Amino acid sequence: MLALTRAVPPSIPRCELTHLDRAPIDYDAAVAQHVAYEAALASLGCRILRLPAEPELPDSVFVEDTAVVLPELAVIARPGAASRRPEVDSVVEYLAERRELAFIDAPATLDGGDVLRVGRSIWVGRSERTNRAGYDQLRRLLEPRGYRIRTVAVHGCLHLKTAVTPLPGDALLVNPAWTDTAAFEGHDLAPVDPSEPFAANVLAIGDSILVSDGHPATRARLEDRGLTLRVVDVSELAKAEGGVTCCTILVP
Ligand code: CIR
Repeated sequence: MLALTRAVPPSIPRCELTHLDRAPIDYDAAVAQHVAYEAALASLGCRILRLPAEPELPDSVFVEDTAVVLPELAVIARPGAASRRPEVDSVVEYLAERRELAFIDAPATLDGGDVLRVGRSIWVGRSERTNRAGYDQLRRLLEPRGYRIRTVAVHGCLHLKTAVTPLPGDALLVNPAWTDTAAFEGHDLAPVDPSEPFAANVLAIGDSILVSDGHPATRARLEDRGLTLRVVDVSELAKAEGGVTCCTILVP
């Protein structure tokens, strides 16, 4: 498994914020957390490939939003925040050599953080970043390739994957307050502890999951399910509304 990442830019204090108030971000601490995050990915068997740094693009560390990479195709996103659109250029350059590419075109918008995949099932969040046209374009690209794709409501948080992410196996870790759980019928739903609304963003890699150290009650629930956790501190990146999925694109 290849994990694409990108360095934390010094401009990160000017990041987009939607649901959080701006809080000072300690750049050096954010860099150290990001290095530890990459080390955790490597310890779970990923080969890290750093995309070229984009010092002037404040959200460029959150590479997840720039593309949806599938085994047979990479769909280049069109981020909902205009400030983030230049982030895709270097991702296109890198992926062009490795995948057939398809593009989300204006007026559609789509953030990778709104696209949740379990095997050949895909859910696309209707969020402030991903519009109906973004969903329609993705559906037209993926249905003919054998994916089952549907849209799901997101409310109160930035992206679908802020509200729900896959666990190893068939289960999904979910904050039921931020999405419509009926859309995931037939899946084993593991709710976060209600005191930890941001805990649903975890990154499954093989049989392990990478989790933020900020959510002890939900971690205990995951351990009770027999899951192997790798805990990282991403508290500085969380001030920019990022979590553990956003800082990488896993290339299967
Ligand atoms: C933004 O608002 O776009 C960034 N500050 C945070 C992006 C986080 N990405 C993600 O959850 N996939």
